[in-house]
Amino acid sequence: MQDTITSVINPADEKGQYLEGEALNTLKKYFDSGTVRVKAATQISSSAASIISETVEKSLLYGDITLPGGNMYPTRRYAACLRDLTYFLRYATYAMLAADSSILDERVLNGLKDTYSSLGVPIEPTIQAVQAMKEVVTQRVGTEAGQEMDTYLDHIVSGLS
Ligand code: CYC
Repeated sequence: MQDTITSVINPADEKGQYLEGEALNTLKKYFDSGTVRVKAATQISSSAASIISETVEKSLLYGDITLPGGNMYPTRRYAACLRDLTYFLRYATYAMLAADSSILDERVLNGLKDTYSSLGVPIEPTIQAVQAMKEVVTQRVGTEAGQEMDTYLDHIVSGLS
């Protein structure tokens, strides 16, 4: 996993140079937004269960997907879907804190599309659920932190597309 600090310091170290200009600016922006990021992570972790249930209600609950023949039926698959959404939320929150998406590539997206395809987990409804999660999260954390979370939830969408 990388974060903004290592992604700025590592290349400078390779060249044996101090940080300057653009690199210091990137770090300054990251530190300036630190309080917003930590506050959002606190809000998300304290309401994660309700974020997930509202997300499912908005995107998946009232379609055929939860009925016999749908991929969220029976309860075992329904539970697997909720669990996957909690993974997405938790890892997007880590990425938002680090301001770096590499943790999503390494721990969530690596091989996920193939796994979904071999199990018949439909991609389109999964993406709709992540889109709904963006709205629900923004309602909880506000516009500024919501935009940050959008970046990483969008990264999940791109990784599944
Ligand atoms: C299954 N989701 C799986 C599986 C994996 C993941 C590996 C197969 C093994 C299992 O059932 O546990 C995903 N595992 C992960 C991820 C990580 C991991 C992301 C990283 C931390 O370790 N079905 C739908 C919905 C969608 C859904 C649209 C929810 C958004 O229709 C999800 N995922 C879903 C379902 C299964 C699944 C239903 C079970 C499929 C089956 O066994 O038939």
